[in-house]
Amino acid sequence: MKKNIAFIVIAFLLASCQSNLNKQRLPNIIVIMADDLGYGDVSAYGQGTLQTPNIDRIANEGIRFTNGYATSATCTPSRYSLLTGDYPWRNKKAQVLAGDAPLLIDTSSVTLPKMLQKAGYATAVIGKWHLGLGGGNVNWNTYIPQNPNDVGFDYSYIMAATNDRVPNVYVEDGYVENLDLNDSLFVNYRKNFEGEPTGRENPELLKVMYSHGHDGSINNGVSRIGFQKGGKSAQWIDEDMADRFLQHSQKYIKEQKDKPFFLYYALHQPHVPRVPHSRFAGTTGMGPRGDAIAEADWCVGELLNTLEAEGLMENTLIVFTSDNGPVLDDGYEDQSHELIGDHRPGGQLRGGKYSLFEAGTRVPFLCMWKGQVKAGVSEALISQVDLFSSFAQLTNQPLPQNDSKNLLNALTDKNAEGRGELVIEGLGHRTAYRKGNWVLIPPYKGSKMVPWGVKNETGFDSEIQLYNIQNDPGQKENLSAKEPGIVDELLKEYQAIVGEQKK
Ligand code: NG6
Ligand code: CA
Repeated sequence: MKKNIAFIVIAFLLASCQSNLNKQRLPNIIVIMADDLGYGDVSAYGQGTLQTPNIDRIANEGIRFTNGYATSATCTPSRYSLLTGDYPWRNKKAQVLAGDAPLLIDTSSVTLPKMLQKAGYATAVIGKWHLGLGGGNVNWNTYIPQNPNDVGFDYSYIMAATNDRVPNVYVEDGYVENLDLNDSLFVNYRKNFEGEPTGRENPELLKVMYSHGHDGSINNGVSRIGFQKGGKSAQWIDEDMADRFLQHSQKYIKEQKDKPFFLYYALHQPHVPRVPHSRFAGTTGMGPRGDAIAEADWCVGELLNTLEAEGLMENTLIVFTSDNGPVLDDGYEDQSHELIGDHRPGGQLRGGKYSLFEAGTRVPFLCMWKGQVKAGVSEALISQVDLFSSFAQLTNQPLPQNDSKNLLNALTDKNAEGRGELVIEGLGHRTAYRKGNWVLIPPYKGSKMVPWGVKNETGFDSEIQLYNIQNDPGQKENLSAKEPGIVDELLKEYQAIVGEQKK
């Protein structure tokens, strides 16, 4: 009897040791999300001429996905999917948001970071947010309720929207950083504040000239979308932004000793305005867009160095990706077209940011986990929406009931299968369907080019489009007339997922 009890006690102790071990073994997770970085912008993809040696390190030591997608060809909807596990077109409001838009994610919903909190993780977002703040009519001079901390982040250090939208301030845990309360900050997206200079009226104050839009309030010699007044001590300096986000990320990593952590490191490059630090300006010969990518690449390298110095490399899974495809002139005269040379930001893919063609959503997608993930190239079909379920599997949490698929196997094994089909989104919640190597784009009314002056194709056509992207990665030949059976089959499946399609 005594022997039995001793045995049970030992077994119990062993079991609890084991579960502690399991807990200890949960890896840190870092998602590095670039902003408007194209499939061909990462040199590991071998499609362009720009060099990104540090991002390449993730590719070369981990898995490089050749069929990795953002859910949408613009930022807000993509990021919404990453954090909610839902396709963005399910939520009408998931469209590019103004800088004073209310929080898009329902605070009662289960999100990726909330799920990881349940699994015992410390969670942080550092960088670009663009998912709204507050409940409408934000008062920027006091605590802003409904911020990232309400949807699962223990710590947040963000810009509210984009670097081309007001307010041009950092928000830390719901408070505008460095705000002088004697100089209150006001934001308006409809009209200017009396006496405040704008890009349109005061171009002599600009160091970067706008090309379309972006003629509102001026900060740091750059005019933006929207109007702001006051809060001068809190206004950012674009040249310092990369260092800010990097230093906060490094500090965060160093401070996490007790728990595994999830860091969503949301780089602001190479989104416009492209104003890199002087250390990078002029280094690529490709103008500010190339230099901003060089700066982002350096940041990634520094982050990896920090993980190494802290001895965390073996215990950290890193995903590197981009929120949507590339664009050259996105509203500022920064010589992006003139200096592009032979570089192809979207590689051989057609379209770019805003596009239903492949370069809109097919993005660099890399996963590295030293000692756990064998290096290689994977053709598995995978979307950022799948990170939610995959990380749930990784951290022993129940799989969510949403659009996310558990692709942990694909993330960690270059030979594992990905998802069978995927819905991708272009402008205005218009969607297309990929299954295997087929891409079906339903007929859509609307301009073939992005209507406000960006030189990217929308992918819209009054004819239905069908492409075989294995044989025809540049989507040059519409096979819909030749393959009516495939069109019918794909259309049925697509409609079963998205319901009544948009026109
Ligand atoms: C567009 C802006 C563009 C960019 C984009 C959002 C104009 C003319 N263009 O409306 O510059 O800010 O919105 O980019 O205003 S995203 O990457 O955040 O989706
Ligand atoms: Ca973007």
